[in-house]
Amino acid sequence: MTTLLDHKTALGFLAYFGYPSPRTSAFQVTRPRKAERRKGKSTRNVFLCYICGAAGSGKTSLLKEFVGRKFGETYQPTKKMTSVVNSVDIEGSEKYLVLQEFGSKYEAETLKNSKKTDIADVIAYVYDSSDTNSFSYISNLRQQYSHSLDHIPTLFIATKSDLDLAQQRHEVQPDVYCRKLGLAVPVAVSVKTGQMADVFHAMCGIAMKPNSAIPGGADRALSPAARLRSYIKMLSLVGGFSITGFLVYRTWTRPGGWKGGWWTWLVGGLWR
Ligand SMILES: Nc1nc2c(ncn2[C@@H]2O[C@H](COP(=O)(O)OP(=O)(O)OP(=O)(O)O)[C@@H](O)[C@H]2O)c(=O)[nH]1
Ligand SMILES: [Mg+2]
Repeated sequence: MTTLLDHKTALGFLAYFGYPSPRTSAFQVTRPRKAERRKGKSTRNVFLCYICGAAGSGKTSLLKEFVGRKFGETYQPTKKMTSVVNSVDIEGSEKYLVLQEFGSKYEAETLKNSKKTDIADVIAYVYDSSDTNSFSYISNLRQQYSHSLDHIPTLFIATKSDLDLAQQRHEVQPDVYCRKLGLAVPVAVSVKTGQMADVFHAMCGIAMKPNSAIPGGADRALSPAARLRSYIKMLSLVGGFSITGFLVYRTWTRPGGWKGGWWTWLVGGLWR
């Protein structure tokens, strides 16, 4: 976790423990997340997931559950950034997942900064399914900071599923909102009753295959230049096929047909 969040400190630790130079050889350097998203597959073993949502929606309870701490009924608002790490078994291989909660004072500030959001593998938006105002907090947040959030793989989590489900005060209900973005519907969990619906697996799954969870489609993960390149590639492909088709057709319908060398269909397509 320290290496992922603050590699300079990790290098300092290695020096302190007497790790021989070059100390950077202890690190496995991964490709930038944007480049991996373009390929649609991540080669990392350690993932960073931001946990965001309204005050009291159950973020800290999720973090505590992840590291096996007991559920507490008393509400203690988070004042400063908190990070936890644990391993997750994905089809026999061990991945590490780091969950971060910012504290309500710093959350919006972090999410509007694309330098900060770009280092997240997943953003999980948490809302309290028993609180009518909880979902509109995250939809406002996503609307306000769409420039830094729209290309990050996303997961919605509905917490406190042990309590009565409340109709959200929002123009569309969460399921419809997610479907409109081409995302999976919110994962319903209850830390209190231990019904976690494999949500930590889901986070790792999204981190490993990020393209399936980009709001509004995988295209969003590309930079404008990369998007232009992919359009040009597609156009030239379509153009190439049409020209070849045209030449074949012209040769086919020409009096001599296919007789002659390979060049007949090329030249014959143009002159006859
Ligand atoms: N019934 C029930 N209560 C829950 C559940 N998860 C969390 N809570 C309660 O909800 C309250 C707030 O939980 P926290 O996890 O501290 O919420 P938070 O989102 O971290 O809050 P902030 O740090 O202030 O943003 C606490 O009193 C928890 O006991 C749940 O699954 N079921
Ligand atoms: Mg908290």
